[in-house]
Amino acid sequence: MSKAGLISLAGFYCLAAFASAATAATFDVSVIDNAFSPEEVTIEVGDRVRWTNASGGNQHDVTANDLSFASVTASSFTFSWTFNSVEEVRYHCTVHSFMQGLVSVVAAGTPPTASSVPTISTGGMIALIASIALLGLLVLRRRKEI
Ligand SMILES: [Cu+2]
Repeated sequence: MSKAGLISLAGFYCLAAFASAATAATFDVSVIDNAFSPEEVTIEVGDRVRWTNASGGNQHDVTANDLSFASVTASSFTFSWTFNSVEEVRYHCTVHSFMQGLVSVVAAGTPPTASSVPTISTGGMIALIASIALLGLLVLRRRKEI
């Protein structure tokens, strides 16, 4: 592999390591005639789910079984909800009771602390160490060539 290729690879691993740090995300669920797709999503605390009814057909809504949230009932809408605690929230469409979905909220990768320093996962740490080793090898090879 060329030096440029190795450097690109090292850069990629560095980016992958830092990208694995936890950040809030938005998960899309489509409201179709007559189901939620996907029916189940697993998200982390602080993440958001965005339901979009673009079916253009039947009227639907998104209503939590415990009524903690509810969208409008319409043939076209976008509804978002942010989940701030570990829980399993079942929801349904009040027009079509057989339309059911589940949001599983799990603990975030980064525990909420006073510090906002991002943590790196085990995989990210391995990638970071591999990147440093690769860069070290490149420096050693360059010195031998001089
Ligand atoms: Cu419906």
